[in-house]
Amino acid sequence: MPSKYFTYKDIPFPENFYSPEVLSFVEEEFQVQEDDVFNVTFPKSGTFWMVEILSLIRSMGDTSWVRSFPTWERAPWIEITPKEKDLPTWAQPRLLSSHLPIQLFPKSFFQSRAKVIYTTRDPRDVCTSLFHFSKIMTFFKQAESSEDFIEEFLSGAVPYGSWFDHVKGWLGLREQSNFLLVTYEELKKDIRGSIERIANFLGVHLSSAALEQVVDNCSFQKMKENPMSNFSQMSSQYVAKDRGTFFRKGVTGDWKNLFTVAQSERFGQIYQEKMKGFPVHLPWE
Ligand code: PPS
Repeated sequence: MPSKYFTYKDIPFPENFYSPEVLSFVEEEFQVQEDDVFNVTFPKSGTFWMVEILSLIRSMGDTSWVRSFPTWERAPWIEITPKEKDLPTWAQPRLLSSHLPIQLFPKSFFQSRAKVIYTTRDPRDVCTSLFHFSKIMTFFKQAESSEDFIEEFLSGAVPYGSWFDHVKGWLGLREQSNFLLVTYEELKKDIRGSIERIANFLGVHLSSAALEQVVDNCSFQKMKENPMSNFSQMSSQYVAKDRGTFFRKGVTGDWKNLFTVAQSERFGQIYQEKMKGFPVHLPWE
């Protein structure tokens, strides 16, 4: 069955996985709690890596939690959980994940002191990762070619819309004390320092032994081998496991293997136009 997208307030969503009713519920009625911790990203920016880091910080490096519960139970997705009451209640404070752009986020968040960790990544790598991911997820539209997919990405015709609007929208909160910006590139370059920064933001002190445990167990290899983190538990209704893997490469700069010189130039030109005047310097710029 070919996948179709519907739009909710101009943002595309795959109809086999999302519904306007749940999106509306999340925006209008979801009750954010003061101590909630949100893991927010545009897709393919390092969401599940951050879930692993946050899970391991919470358990002070102990691996029993990350080895017993799948990622989507440890930090459930607010926009695909039909009702807030269905969220697991055993994890307090709640760890919650979302790819929503800021304008669709629960209204109650903006009156709260709940924390947001926003992870972003070089959009060329996001586009590349999403292109490969779209081939394995059954609810994605299949692009005819990488060329078509890059154009869809640039115009925001992919699930969750425009990367540019997403990043600019969320980074509008960058001066707030309940907001932390993390980049995939920084995680790759200095995982230990990044974990310390995240733990500090959460008000958690990790002993050096606990810190080493977190560093060790959130590695690409460890996550790939952990059945609770590697998506092997996900239903074949959603993922065509014979067409690829969620743990694809886990590197920076893989866009160079997908983009032609002309595509790279066009991407750069649109990037300049869309991000013109944006006051935040990002590591890939
Ligand atoms: S999703 O489906 O949108 O939530 O995907 P997301 O988790 O945001 O991003 C998936 C990409 O993150 C890579 N990944 C990692 N890289 C380095 N280290 C670790 N531990 C790690 N875990 C996940 C994953 O491989 C995807 O990137 P690509 O470039 O496709 O390999």
